[in-house]
Amino acid sequence: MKKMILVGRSESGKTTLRQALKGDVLHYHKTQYINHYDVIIDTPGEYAETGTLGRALALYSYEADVTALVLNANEPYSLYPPCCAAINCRPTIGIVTQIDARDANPDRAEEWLRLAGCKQIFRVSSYTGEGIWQLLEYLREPGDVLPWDSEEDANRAREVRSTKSEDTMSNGSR
Ligand SMILES: Nc1nc2c(ncn2[C@@H]2O[C@H](COP(=O)(O)OP(=O)(O)OP(=O)(O)O)[C@@H](O)[C@H]2O)c(=O)[nH]1
Ligand SMILES: [Mg+2]
Repeated sequence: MKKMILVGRSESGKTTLRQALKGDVLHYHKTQYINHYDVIIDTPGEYAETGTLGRALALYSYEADVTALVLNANEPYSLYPPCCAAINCRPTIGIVTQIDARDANPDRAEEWLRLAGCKQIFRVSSYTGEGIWQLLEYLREPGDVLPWDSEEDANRAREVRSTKSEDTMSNGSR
């Protein structure tokens, strides 16, 4: 598989997407530091939101084959300046997440990702599984065995064990 680094603001759905791509049950886990999960590098949203920490993303992108700019479909703004993909030394794709959300506007999110310089855009829902197969197909390299054999299996709804709002209620910290 191509190794992909996920970049995007906190709560854009990077960790949940990582779980969905690997066929795991979905559970909320706040990313605290940059993690390597085989072929996925998951990053904390704060790194994309903070100028000085953003440098770490540039550094870690050298360890990946492809950079994914993640934007949730119901986002009212975009973090990504126009043409920012041009300064990345890896191919940059866009991923519109949470397309199942009630107020989703995937067309608007896609437009912002195109303005950022992403040539190829994927629309996914980690909850319903929509679009997961298409992303896996893009990442797949000759000889790779995917967690699923067919588009139908890959794009099936996932079991959601916990979400951020439940986590917040249980520990009362945020
Ligand atoms: N409806 C819906 N909610 C989602 C989806 N993906 C993620 N979420 C929810 O969005 C919240 C944040 O998801 P995370 O995957 O933790 O977001 P993140 O980008 O990893 O956030 P940080 O670790 O803070 O950078 C969680 O409550 C998820 O359950 C999706 O496809 N659909
Ligand atoms: Mg995370």
